[in-house]
Amino acid sequence: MLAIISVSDKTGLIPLAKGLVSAGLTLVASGGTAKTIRDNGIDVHDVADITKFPEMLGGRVKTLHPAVHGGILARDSESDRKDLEKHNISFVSVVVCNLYPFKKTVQSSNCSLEEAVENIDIGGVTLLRAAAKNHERVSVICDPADYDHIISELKSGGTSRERRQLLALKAFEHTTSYDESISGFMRRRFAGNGERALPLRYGTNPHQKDDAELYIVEDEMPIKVLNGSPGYINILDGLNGWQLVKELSDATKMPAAASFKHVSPAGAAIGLPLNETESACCMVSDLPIDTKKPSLAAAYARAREQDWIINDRLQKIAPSVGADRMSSFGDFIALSEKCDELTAKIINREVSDGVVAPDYDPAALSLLAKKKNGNYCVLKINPNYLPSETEERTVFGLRLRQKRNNAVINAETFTNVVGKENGMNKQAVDDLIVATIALKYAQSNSVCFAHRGQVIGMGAGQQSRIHCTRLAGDKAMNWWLRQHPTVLSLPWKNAIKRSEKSNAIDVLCSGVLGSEIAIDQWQHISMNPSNRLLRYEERKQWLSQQTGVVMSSDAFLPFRDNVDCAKQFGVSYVAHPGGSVRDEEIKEACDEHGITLIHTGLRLFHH
Ligand code: 93A
Repeated sequence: MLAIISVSDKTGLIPLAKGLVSAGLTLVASGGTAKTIRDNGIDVHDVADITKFPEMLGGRVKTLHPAVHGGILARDSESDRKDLEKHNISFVSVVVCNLYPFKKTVQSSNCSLEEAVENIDIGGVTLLRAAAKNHERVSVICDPADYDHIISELKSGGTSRERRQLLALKAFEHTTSYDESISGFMRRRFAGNGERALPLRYGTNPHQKDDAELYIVEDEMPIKVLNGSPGYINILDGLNGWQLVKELSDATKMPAAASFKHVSPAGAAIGLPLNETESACCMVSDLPIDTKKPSLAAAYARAREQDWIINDRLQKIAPSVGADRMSSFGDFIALSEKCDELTAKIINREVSDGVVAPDYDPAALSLLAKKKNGNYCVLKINPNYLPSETEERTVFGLRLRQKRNNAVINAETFTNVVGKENGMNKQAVDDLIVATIALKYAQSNSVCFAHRGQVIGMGAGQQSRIHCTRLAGDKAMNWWLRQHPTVLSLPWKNAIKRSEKSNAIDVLCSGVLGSEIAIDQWQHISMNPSNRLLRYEERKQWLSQQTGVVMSSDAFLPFRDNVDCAKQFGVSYVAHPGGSVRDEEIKEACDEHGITLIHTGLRLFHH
């Protein structure tokens, strides 16, 4: 029986060769390997001894020959045995091979294409694959760490079938990762201008710069960078945002927009026409947004409105981030349809990091491309792109795989009304769709409040559900108070900036005026003297007028406290998967408060 040895990494080669000989095997090795073995006084045949053919093409053809592969691939069967005898070929029972160091070679910054190509191993991969395929009879060893125990097994009667199966698996993993390095190198060299791969500015953080890229395998890249240079989080936001708006517009047949931050939607909306108050609150009264028909501009104005509150809150707790502090809180926008000039105009005056849309009107693109000193990230996505049904990610070196969350959320999702109350109507269904699709792309736990086609409060990334509900409620309250006549008629100083205006409104609506922020200080920055402040009673009274809000939860509500909390913020509809041991208690709470309760049967965790 023969053992074929062909190794680039010669670690442990000599003890291995000795062990194979003492296990009764005849050694056959390729050029450099044979020389090392022979130099150490061990008997070894050259490959040419069995092929009757010299190594050629400067080593490109060493072991690629039927005398080698026939010996490896032959089964222990009558007919294969006859074939081997006919051609005077010996059975090979052990193959030891590790491959040309392709990965190491291309890691060097000045590696030429020629050098890389010469390091693409063909014969070695063929040896490994052939031996691994025929593991029923052949032991294949690609890792020097396995030499010792394989030798001892061979010496004591041969390797077990289980051992050979594991060795075969290891060999295929080895060739797979080897081929991935080669295709990765070629992707960067041959399809680097965006057809398959996009280099990223850096990973999650600036010190994670090396190797940061977005790539696709066996398909064309669905994203084109029209302007700027995306970073890792931009892509996460963009891909999540795009899925959200696509599903939202598919379910409602209306344009949709989302505003993402840190991989959760800060806002999401469909393009219901804005009324006068909404226009004022969204700070778009000066723009000709269609007041009759749904539009993309209205969708973005609505989606941005919620985001604007959060930006403002973050500023408030981090006031020292500098003069241009809002840009650090810029969102990533997703639009369900071609971005028109009007939508681009709204985006243009907001602090934002980038946008993804299926296309852009030339005027819109030229406006956006000038944003952020010309660095605004503009991505165009192929709306027909369909991802594979399975998704994978690597965490701490381990790979996780699952079926992607392809649950479809539409009007059908909200047909199981379980409580006494049933106030379902078209607007409630649309709002439930908005809230629930937003949850599908928000970091869990999450609870979302929506009203008039837009997210008005998102409580995401909290470990406790009641904290999500309170957070969402708090934001919804802020949204509602901002429409208070006092807020809408604040006597602004003329030169006040948009960000200062947002700040001042937030202070007023959050109820921290007079405690966290002194009234004098607040007025000094932004306001002409006025005594029109939102007093506690006024706030309470205004809040009590808020009704018709929907609340959706990404997993079942564990206690009725969530419903009690939601009621304070005008929630009239609650949707959750159901299935809690306290379902009955939740139902009672909804019945008590006159809330319509829907069981969706659909858990929507997202991480
Ligand atoms: O250029 S190759 O792809 N052509 C071959 O036929 C071949 N057979 C084995 N490279 C080939 N090998 C590789 O040579 C092995 O995978 C191993 O990495 C290397 C060992 O060469 P040497 O024995 O000359 O040091």
